[in-house]
Amino acid sequence: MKTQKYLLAILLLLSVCGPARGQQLSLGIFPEPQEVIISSRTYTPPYGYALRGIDHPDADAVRLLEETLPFAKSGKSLPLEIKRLKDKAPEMRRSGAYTLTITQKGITIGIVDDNSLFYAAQTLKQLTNRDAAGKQVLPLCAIKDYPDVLFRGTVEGFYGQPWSHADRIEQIRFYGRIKLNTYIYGPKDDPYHSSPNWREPYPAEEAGHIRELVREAARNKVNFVWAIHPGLDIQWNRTDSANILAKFEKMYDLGVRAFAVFFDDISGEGARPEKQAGLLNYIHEKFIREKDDVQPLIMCPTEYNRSWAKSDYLDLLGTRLDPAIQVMWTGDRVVADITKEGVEWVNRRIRRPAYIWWNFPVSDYCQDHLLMGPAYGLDTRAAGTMAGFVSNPMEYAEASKVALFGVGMYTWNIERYDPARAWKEACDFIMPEAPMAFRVFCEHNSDPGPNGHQYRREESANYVAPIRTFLAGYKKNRFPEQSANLLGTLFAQITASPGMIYGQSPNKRLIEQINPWLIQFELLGKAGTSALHMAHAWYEKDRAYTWQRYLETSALLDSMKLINRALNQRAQPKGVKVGSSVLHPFIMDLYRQTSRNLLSTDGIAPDEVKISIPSLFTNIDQLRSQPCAEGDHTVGYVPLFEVVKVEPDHYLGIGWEIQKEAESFCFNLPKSNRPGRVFEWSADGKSWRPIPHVSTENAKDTIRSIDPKARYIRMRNDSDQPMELYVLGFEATTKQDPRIHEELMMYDMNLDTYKHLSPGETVHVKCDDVSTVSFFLSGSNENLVSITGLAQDGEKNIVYQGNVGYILLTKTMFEDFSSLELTTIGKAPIHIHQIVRE
Ligand code: 14T
Repeated sequence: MKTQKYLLAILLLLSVCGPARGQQLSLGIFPEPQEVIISSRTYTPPYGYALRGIDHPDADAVRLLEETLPFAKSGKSLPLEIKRLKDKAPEMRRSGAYTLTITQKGITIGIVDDNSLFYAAQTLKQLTNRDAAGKQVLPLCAIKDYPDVLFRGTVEGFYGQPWSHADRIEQIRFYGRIKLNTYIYGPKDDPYHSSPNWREPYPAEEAGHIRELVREAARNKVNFVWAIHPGLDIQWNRTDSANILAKFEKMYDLGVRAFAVFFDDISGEGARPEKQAGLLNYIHEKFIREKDDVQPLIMCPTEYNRSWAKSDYLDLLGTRLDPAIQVMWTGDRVVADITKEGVEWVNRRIRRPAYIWWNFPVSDYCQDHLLMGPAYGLDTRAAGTMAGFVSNPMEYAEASKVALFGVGMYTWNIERYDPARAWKEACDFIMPEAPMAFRVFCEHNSDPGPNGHQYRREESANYVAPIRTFLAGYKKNRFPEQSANLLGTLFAQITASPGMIYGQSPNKRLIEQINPWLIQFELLGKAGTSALHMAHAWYEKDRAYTWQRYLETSALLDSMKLINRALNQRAQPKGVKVGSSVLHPFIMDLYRQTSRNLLSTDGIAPDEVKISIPSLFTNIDQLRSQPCAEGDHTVGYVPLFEVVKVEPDHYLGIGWEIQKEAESFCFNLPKSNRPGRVFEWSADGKSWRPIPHVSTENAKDTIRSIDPKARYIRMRNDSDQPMELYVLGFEATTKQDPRIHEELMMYDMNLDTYKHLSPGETVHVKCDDVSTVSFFLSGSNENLVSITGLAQDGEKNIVYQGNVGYILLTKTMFEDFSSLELTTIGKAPIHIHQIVRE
């Protein structure tokens, strides 16, 4: 208290900045301390420090202090005093709470336990700087700090490739630096965590790894919690109760001092709450309480989120489970934001503060995406409502650090949590060598895309408005300068950022994990740049140059498709998506708009040009806003976990490219299987015929013999009553057969399909009934073509000879002829994308 007063006095003299509360100013301490008074003046200690105070201070913390401060070898020194906190306030009795005071007379650290000293040392390390001469420089300050949530960290609880041993070691070190204190081990695909081997002890190598993890966790003040997932095949008998205790005993021998039992994602016998409660209480009595050095038992219930909690399951657990047992909870849904009301709701049911299992940034349900945006949707009023908060991360440990950093900031200081600020700081913290490039990458890799959990994240938010402005202008044949410049700069940054990350970051493991997305990201940048050039060329009324840029954009988009098809193929869904929420759709929009522009001639407005692309086809409002799930060879609906009302004569359908045929069609429409449901196909979207042999008995089915002429399929309500159904699947798989349709490709109003023209081969175009003929051709630069006019009387004349590309012939050039003959000059084939006769 005396020091504090003294400190305040000097701080007042020394142009003080603080307290930090209410300011946006970052102190560079992560997480942000609860109370800080800090001077803007710095202090260079004239002598080294010497430890004073308590006996046997934590060795790991002392090592950190020694790395941070000059220590006196002999002679004069400044005191570095460590003392036990006497503060009676409950938050200052919490594990990890500490005070830290730096004055010119010395440093004082007040602690509750070893964790406190470790955290004070971390804070001190983040506060110190070095001057030009390499000497440590300290700010004069007084800090009082404690965590809002007692257990903070991660649960490795996802499906898919578990983290590697090296990944886990590095995670634990990272947690120590940002004051996270919990790592729950529960990878769904570890057979010794779940079925079939949960009863068996780990083989020697894995056991050795766990022993090492426990040791590394202790060094970083992280609780290593080992979880078991026995519910898929557990027998409610003595043998299996004993099996669990025996396994826990084995884990205890490896050094584990915290345990969890997960009953998630099971059904049937294992899901019975009274049996679960009985077993857990038994473990609590016979194991946890027997050992005096084990943390409270944690359990994950079967009804672990509000949308599934329809029975008295939770109340039963609430009343039966020993009050010392912690109960996990994912929020209002499986993947959901966390609200104070939501937590209070479950707390009343389970009769204790919930232990939050936040399903972010886990990506096992959207494996073609990375979730590297801000950790937001966490209630800043929720302090005091939860016993613990752990995040379920991505299978990419390094890439998950961005979100986990946010979780660290939130759980320590809930009220002051600012997701956007934490995200920026995370990028600096994780990739200090190329923070801006990394930020650009993360900013456009944050949304999971349409998914069954209906969980979406903001992505590219700063560019939504400029894109809207640009597209609106472009559609009116303008070129909005300001937004174009902004987007041009963005795409240049995107193109450059993977190179900066490869070149600057020493974090090879991170690069390895995100590499497919880095490759894709560079292509996205190039495609965006090319698309803007294309749009500008159109604005300048230069059709030939627009076509050239169109082809370039097209090639880049094709490369993106290729990457999507080649990399990350063991994933579900397969592929590699970047900027999928705003930027990629923007490029596609520009691309398709420009295709309409190019295909429109004097007679038709671009918007009326119907280009043939995969699309949803429905008159149900609820489904109109749904995205179309478009694969390389599929088109369909994204599953929707809500009731869809289909009025009489309303329909839901899909359509696809004119050059493709349906190989098969499959649907999964629960509750639609009743009379009045009809499936129909159409070639033009106007006249419809029933698809034969689909019974109304099945809610799901696959139909293989679709008429080759079909370009649309729909399900229609042919009854006079509304139908209420679920749309879990509605998809056609298509195939392309260029041999059959090649001739068609020249007139299909689709610039992406073409006919090959081999050297020597010719194509004839009738021209006596039109005033212009334009050709959209591609080939290599050396490719030349010639167009010869043919008259009725056999007369021939060359009308055009020159490069491939966009060629426009007007009436005066061919008025003497009834048809034109296109042929190549040279040895390479060319592509005829479209011939437009007007
Ligand atoms: F235990 C739970 F809290 C939990 O979230 N369990 C799983 C989890 O391991 C997984 O990573 C997460 C995200 O996909 O969701 C839970 O798993 C599910 C949830 C579903 F709704 C698996 C299938 C589902 F249909």
